[in-house]
Amino acid sequence: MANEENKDKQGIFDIYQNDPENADKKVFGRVSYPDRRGFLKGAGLATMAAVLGGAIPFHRNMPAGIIPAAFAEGLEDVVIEGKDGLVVLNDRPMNAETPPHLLNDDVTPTQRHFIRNNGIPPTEVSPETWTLTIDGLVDKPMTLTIEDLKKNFEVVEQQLVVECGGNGRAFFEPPAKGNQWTYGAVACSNWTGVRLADVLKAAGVKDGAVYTAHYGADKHLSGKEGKLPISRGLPIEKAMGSENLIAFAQNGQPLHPMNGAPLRLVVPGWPGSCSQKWLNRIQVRDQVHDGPKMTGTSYRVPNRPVAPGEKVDKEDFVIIERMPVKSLITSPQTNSEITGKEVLVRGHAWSGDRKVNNVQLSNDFGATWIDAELEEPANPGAWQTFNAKVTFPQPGYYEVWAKATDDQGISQPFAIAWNPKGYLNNSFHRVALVVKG
Ligand SMILES: Nc1nc2c(c(=O)[nH]1)N[C@H]1C(S)=C(S)[C@@H](COP(=O)(O)O)O[C@H]1N2
Ligand SMILES: [Mo]
Repeated sequence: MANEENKDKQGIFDIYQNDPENADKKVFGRVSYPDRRGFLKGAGLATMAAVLGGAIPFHRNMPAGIIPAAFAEGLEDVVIEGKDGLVVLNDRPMNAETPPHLLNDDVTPTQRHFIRNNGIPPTEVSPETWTLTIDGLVDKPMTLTIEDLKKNFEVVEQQLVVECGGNGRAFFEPPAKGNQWTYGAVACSNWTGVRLADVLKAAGVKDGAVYTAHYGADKHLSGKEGKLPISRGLPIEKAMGSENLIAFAQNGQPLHPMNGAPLRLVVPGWPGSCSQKWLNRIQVRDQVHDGPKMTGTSYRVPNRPVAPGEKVDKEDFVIIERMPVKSLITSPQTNSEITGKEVLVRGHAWSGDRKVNNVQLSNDFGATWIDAELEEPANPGAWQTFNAKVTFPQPGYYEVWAKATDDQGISQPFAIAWNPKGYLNNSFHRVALVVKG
């Protein structure tokens, strides 16, 4: 499916991933610098300016060995029914992300909500006959239709962020195996459903409950009966939070088939994998759930800082809980040409189950920052939109970088905290702009 242009981009991408020390040299010609923290000089700088379409006024601040943001994204369109403009990373299972500029809306339209499948989605998904069973460590095990859920529980509508734990994996170095998500395995749709907590309370969670276990109707890639592609869960305290929904509608319509129709969990602020799609059973367990992709190194990170490329024992991995503070510039689109000396920059910021206090933007590779205007979230679990006017002193190539800080004073880092499976990359989002003056 990759076209020629995309292959070229992948080529640049691979070079930066596999040989960052020499990447600038390979891509742009002669570059001399003493180490990773060196800076572009001489012929390399001139070539780079030519390729990017303008001089780089702040080149002294631009570290060598980082992929110029101008090249950091694929832009391939494919057709998936009911989806528009997603970039397909894998088609078996289907995995597709949304380019940042298509995430500009406060509420992500369904056609732009990313797809992350571990297996083969079910085809029998009639909302009339679908049932959800609650069992395990509960007083009253029950099986409910979607109509039962609507009748017996308060129906709520919430804007909630779903982000894959592997969003940003493409930028790990050494590379991490798995879907090479860049920025767009995240969305904030408007979900309608009932609270997971209300349903669990109705079933009566027994003393000794430790974890939920979620089951969906999708099939393992092998096609083997009874073999599940993924079954994850939540600590019971988290499951009892009022932010988690059992959802039957997305943006006022039935769920999209690829986003879990007719019923799914939405657990905002935690890895997307907690939000089981095609949900048909929630079991309450007296131990940490050990379903597929709960154990080993799946959706887990080392329990201590590790060096890039370091081997880590399985026993030293811990389950990822909340997702870290992060922001995304959704306008202008990267690689845009700007006429004039300023541009309105817009995007969203979120931080697991916390609020974001502040978003800052830089046009000079992080040397100086300005504060963006930051909106309140529509409700807990929604992302927050930011807007700012960014000005440019002279024509040339610029990168606009965004950095969010949450209500615990935690900011996004410049560099990736490397981990073997490529999770939790919340380093700055950077867009490339050529200012024509
Ligand atoms: N049944 C089932 N639920 C699932 C998955 C899956 O493969 N099967 N993928 C999970 C992962 S890893 C993520 S990131 C989210 C993505 O939700 P989306 O595809 O609606 O964007 O769904 C989660 N729920
Ligand atoms: Mo995920």
